[in-house]
Amino acid sequence: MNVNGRLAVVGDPSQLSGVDGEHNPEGLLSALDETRVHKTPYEIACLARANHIAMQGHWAARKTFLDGGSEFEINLAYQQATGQREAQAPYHSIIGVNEHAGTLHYQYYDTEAPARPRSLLIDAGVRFRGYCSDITRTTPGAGERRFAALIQGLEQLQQRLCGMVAPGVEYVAIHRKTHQGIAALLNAAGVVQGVDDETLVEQGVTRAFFPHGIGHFLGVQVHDVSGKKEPPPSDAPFLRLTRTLEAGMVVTIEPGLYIIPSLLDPVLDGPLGKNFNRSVIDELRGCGGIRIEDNVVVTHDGARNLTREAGG
Ligand SMILES: [Mn+2]
Repeated sequence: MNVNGRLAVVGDPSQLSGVDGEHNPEGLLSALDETRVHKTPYEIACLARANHIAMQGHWAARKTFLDGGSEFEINLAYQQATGQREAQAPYHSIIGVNEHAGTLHYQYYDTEAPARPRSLLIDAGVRFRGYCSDITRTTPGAGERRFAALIQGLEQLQQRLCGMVAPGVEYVAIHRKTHQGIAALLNAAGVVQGVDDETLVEQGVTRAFFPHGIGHFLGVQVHDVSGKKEPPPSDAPFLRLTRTLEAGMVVTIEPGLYIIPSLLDPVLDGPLGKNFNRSVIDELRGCGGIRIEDNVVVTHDGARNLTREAGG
């Protein structure tokens, strides 16, 4: 780029030694990134199509799980239904059965199904003309009534959070609302007793169950650029998006609730430990965790949920 006699070169720094001009000047890079933040109608149509195709895969995956398939077979079913090979996918699908559902970036596929399939968490998308979908669904195994009720509770929370998406809304506020919702859910499900929701959030208990951010920008990259003009606040250190929502932005809304021993055990051993129902936790341990993730467009007066429009 040569502007007013100044030459900027954008590229892989390792390839640029000896090349004239300013290499990857920060101001130019962030200005270029900013052009990707508000999606055009064409880009939104591509993202909608990526959601539609991915949902075909999610249904096939769910059916394969309920039919007793292994993680490997669930992956094959997803690829078959989406007509997309692994190398074209925006990211490696996370397919966790039973306690594997509690491993946040689980990347192994068991070739054998467990004797008792209790849960499936699948986080998988597709790429359409370069644009990504990023969708997560959790399915209870047959007879898992307590886990199924917890999924239903998280789904209701997720839909309320999607309902908050609108121009002028601080994305961080949606993240904070998630923690309140997780606290209420832990109480309603009998995981905790005798501690109010506010204390569960203040004492970091909800962070043990929901340790990641509520979501991120989505576009040609799964975690699209320019989400953090401001660094994340101290109560949400992993949040990838800290901006005020504006029409044309596309975000994910992905609350989760997991049993992660390394995070939960210190809480159970701590001052609030006596307030936890160990038998409920032990029952849920074998189900791993829950995440429900939709892709949502900010419109001029609210939002469009591309994943639910695709039947998800
Ligand atoms: Mn995501």
